[in-house]
Amino acid sequence: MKIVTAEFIRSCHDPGQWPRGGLPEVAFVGRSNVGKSLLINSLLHRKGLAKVSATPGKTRILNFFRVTTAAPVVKTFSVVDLPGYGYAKVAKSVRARWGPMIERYLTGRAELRGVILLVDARGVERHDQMTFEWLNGLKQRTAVVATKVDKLTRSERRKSLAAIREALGLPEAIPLVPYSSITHEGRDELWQTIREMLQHPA
Ligand SMILES: Nc1nc2c(ncn2[C@@H]2O[C@H](COP(=O)(O)OP(=O)(O)OP(=O)(O)O)[C@@H](O)[C@H]2O)c(=O)[nH]1
Ligand SMILES: [Mg+2]
Repeated sequence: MKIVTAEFIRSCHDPGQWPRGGLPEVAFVGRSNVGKSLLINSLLHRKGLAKVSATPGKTRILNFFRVTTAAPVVKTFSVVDLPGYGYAKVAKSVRARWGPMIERYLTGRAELRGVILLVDARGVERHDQMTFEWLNGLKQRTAVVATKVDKLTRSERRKSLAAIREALGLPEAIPLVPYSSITHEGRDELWQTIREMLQHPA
């Protein structure tokens, strides 16, 4: 996908701060440190646009980006980097705000066209399963991305992807895209999935 522009719009805590203007939107969710921010940079061909950190729990607010592509339809849309869930070392008071903040966004954002759940290609945790179940109950298109596939050999990867499908109980209709934000493997496939979401929302 040719990216014409990609820019940071703003960080938000409260719904009152969410950008207006009705642009269609795609959101990235997943546990802390799974690679959401780096994947957004990889997708958008921009280093350092979304803040990446080796310390889990870096993204604690909703970060909105505006993207313009050279695609013939849905040229302009927004991408949202959601804070990662389930990181124990973050203060309880901070964690207590995360769930409601993410939930309010995913259930109350009219512009939302699809949700991309990121899981580690090396395997899912209970929290990933719960999140997928919960997302499945929303009337949103969902796709799953297995991140950091560069850390697996070909044969490990095949096994792991099958195990992830099984553990999440992923229906055939939901794509599971292997991705590496280091090599950018999976980028074309993920773009195709995103375009589908933008053009044919649930
Ligand atoms: N090898 C490898 N490392 C990755 C990949 N994606 C992310 N990482 C590393 O994983 C760490 C976390 O990446 P982030 O993109 O900041 O993760 P995040 O999901 O945004 O984390 P929070 O903001 O805390 O929710 C960083 O050290 C990245 O360099 C990948 O595809 N391959
Ligand atoms: Mg992040």
